[in-house]
Amino acid sequence: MLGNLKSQPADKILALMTKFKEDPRIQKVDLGVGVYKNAEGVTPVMRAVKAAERRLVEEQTSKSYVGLPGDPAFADAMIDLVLGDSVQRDRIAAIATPGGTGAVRQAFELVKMANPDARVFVSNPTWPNHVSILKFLGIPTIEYRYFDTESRAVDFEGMLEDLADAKAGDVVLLHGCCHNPTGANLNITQWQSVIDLINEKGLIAMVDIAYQGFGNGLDEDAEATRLVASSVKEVLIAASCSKNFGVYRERTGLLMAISDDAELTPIVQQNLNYLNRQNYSFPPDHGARVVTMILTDPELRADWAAELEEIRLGMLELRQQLADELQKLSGSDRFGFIAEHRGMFSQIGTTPDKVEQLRADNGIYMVGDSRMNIAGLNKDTVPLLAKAIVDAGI
Ligand code: PLP
Ligand code: TYF
Repeated sequence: MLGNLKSQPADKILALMTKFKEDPRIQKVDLGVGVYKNAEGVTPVMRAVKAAERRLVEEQTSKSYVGLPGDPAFADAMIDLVLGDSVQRDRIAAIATPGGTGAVRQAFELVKMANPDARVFVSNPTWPNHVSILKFLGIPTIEYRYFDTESRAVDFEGMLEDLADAKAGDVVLLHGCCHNPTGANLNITQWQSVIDLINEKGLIAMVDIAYQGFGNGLDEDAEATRLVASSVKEVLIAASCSKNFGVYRERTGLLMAISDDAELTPIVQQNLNYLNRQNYSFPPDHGARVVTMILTDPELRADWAAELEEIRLGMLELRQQLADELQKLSGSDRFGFIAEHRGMFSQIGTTPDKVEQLRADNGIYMVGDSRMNIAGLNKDTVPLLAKAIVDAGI
């Protein structure tokens, strides 16, 4: 049986991580995988996470099973963080999942169970795992234009034109903030137009929010998701705690399913619980409990929000420094988009050949689609990157 297996495509982002580690050069810059790093290149455990973990070790009296949907307090705390009071609580069913990826996977499975004919519209480009999970589940997937490779902003006309092909019951997958991989985001007026189109056509909205707090601030980054949640009849939201709590390996995420009518919530909740049971029974609890403790303890929450804000502002500073340096070296404003983009990533919009050249000549590791992780830079490597980009004729 096992001999029948064929080799599977590698994840390009994860493959790049290995390649970077194996590079013997001393001067090398990792702008690959989307993990926050401080100026010393370290991915720290956040202060509030350490404090919450200490408290948990002291106070936790049992590690017995929790329940199929996970700890209800986690769902409540995350619903409050992501949605505020934009939606009536009794319209929301939710399950804890292993990371944001688990939430995305369960959301797609729910779509397939509820409407096997639904197609999922994804941005071109999008996070590669969206496309790969959809393919694995056999869900028809249609790309909509998203990134204008000239301006490096959103091709909004193209996006609306392509979404106009969607039929009632199709799902539109949107990045709540900090689009991965491009860094280009809709403004709130554009979000409203997308919502209008979704409602006119009777579509389902799905929002993947993995970087709340990395763009314009915790509430600002949730604004679009809240607008969708409060104006579309049926909405699925996959939220990840990996980045904004720095708990990557704990696998902490939440899937929310918002029904038009609160009467549907119990059956939706039952189906979500069922999906957890089919896949792994109980979701991971440690990260979820740490996040819940932080969000519900005013002191821990304030410290967490302050540290997240330092991280956000640090990345914005690096963006500005890089845009300025590129302006100086190239004598042109064509790199101004780097300061306009938000989140961990910017796609600079060059060819795989040039990306390879930067790696071979300068030890600079970007993903092949020319996505760079801004947090992989520091004050000293920004000028090196800017010079390498201009020297490569990008
Ligand atoms: N969605 C997007 C767009 C992402 O970039 C990520 C990456 O981390 C995730 C979801 C899920 O991340 P995780 O499963 O590590 O929580
Ligand atoms: O896009 C990224 O780099 C992050 C991390 O299979 C990631 O979202 C990358 C690949 C993957 C899972 C997570």
